[in-house]
Amino acid sequence: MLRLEKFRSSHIDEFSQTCPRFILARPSTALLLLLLLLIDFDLQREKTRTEKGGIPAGMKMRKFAYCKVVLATSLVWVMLDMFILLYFSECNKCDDKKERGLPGREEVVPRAHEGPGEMGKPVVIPKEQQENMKEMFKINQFNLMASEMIALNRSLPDVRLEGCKTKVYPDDLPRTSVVIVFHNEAWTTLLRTVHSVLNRSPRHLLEEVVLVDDASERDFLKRRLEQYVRTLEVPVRIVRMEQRSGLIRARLKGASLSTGQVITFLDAHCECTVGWLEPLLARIKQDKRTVVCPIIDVISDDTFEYMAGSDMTYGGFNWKLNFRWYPVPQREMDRRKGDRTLPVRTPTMAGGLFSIDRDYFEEIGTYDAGMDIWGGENLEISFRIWQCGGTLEIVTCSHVGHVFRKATPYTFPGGTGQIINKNNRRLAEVWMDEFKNFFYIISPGVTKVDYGDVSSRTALRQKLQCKPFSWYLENIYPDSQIPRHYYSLGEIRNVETNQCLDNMARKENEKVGIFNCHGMGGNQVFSYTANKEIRTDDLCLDVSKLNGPVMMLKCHHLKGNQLWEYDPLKLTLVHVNSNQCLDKASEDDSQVPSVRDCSGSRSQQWLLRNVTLPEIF
Ligand SMILES: [Mn+2]
Repeated sequence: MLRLEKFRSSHIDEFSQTCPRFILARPSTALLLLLLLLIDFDLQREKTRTEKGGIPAGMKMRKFAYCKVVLATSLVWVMLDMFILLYFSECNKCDDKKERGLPGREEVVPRAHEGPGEMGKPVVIPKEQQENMKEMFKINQFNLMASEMIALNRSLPDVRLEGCKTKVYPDDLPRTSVVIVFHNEAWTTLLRTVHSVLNRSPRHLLEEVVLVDDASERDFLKRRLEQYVRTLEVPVRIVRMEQRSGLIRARLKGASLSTGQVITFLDAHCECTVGWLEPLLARIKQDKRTVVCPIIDVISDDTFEYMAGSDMTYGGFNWKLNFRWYPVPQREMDRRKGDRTLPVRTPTMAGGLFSIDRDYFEEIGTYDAGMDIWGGENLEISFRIWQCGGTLEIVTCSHVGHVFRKATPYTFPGGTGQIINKNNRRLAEVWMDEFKNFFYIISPGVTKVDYGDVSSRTALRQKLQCKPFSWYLENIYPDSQIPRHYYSLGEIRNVETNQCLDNMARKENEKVGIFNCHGMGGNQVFSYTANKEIRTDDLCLDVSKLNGPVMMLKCHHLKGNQLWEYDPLKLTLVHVNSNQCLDKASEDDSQVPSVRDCSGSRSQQWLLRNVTLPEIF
């Protein structure tokens, strides 16, 4: 029975513990009633006996007593059967119970069944309140008014793949501490994160919640928060940083003060859904060198609507070392034999949400404490995990929602750009070997940023005998935006006009430009790769009809319209599919190159030159 209960608790989530008690109540009442009846019958009999003047029990009476015993025993058996039957059949009813929330918490967390945002529905703000709503939006860069209308323990849809809902996990999973760093977070989003952890994690798997306050200035996050968390049934500790320290150092502090075998990091504006924790812990139990992320669902910053994230995207990065989502490639689908419920090996993590074994976290060198505030740390730990013998996965059966914002509400001491550039330089210098050049030449000016001392991190890389970045690109991220092999990395210069191809900082699905060469890298950096693509960052030159235009599309690695043949003698760039040549700007638009029938003219000749890096050190 104990096993059964544990098994179920991992599936019917938080309220299953109340379930057996709930069922037990009725059969035991019935049994009690039966007993009372029997006693009552006995008393009645005694009464008649005395009324009749104490006639000694005859043959008839003994026969009756015998019948009574038989009757009672069979009734007991019937009740036992019923109890077992009920135990198995009634548990569906616990789901109704779930909707109402745990008894006793209702005072703390008011909850209406049909309230705003229930089941992850969007919250609509009435017209007359929209002015106020816009004002409140600025405080946290999300719709704070909507957030305040939603119950702290709102219900959410079960967005998992069908195959995930029936998976069974071992009983003895490692316990986790959940570490949440916050800085001036809204009350409602922070506590909705905490309640979703408490409500949707099996109690025996949750060691504690550690809230790390990175020097917030808001009053309600002080004593009021401390008083509130004291009422919760799981230990919730609040740790305060003495001064603004940034995500990385705050997480390190939270991790060092926590005690669970697994550390789960969450952002301060998340919502965990049913069954989120077990699949994460199960992977770590199988192999403690596996670091796991849930699928990050989207909580709208405008309406707080809950939208399922895709299991068909995984983490990558572009030349500027920005984290980006890209489609899961076919090779990874094939490795899993098409089973989308199996974890996806991901080259990088988004950073906000993941679980890691405590010993392994220590072993691979936690975080780079030389990084400031925020940015770059997610790629740093991703590269480190892969290059130093670990595995990084997205566990597609685990879903956690996160409020994605369009702008950051935080202040960065010293300026956002400077900090991220510094962090990225540390990342590039320690882990990327010669491939750091992609980052440096596309981000002019970055080489002037001081990145401090990285000697302890390079020593760590030595000690752990981590593999080179080329190995990572070859084996873990072959569809990387950074080409492993290439003919050139630099400018592409037209022989006749002396102008260079230029992405003009345009976006995907726009035309590539052409402009006077400036020799500074940045927007004029293109790579002619071994796969014969012409790429600038994660975009490839693409032509889909005769005579142009030349577009910049996401590289698809399938050749097709993105295949170019460079002739180093004729200096021509032939678009293979159309058999036309890349030409200077057309008459009608002086800033856009064209494709024309190959004519051998100087306007169709191009020089592919490697840009020399500016002085780095
Ligand atoms: Mn966040």
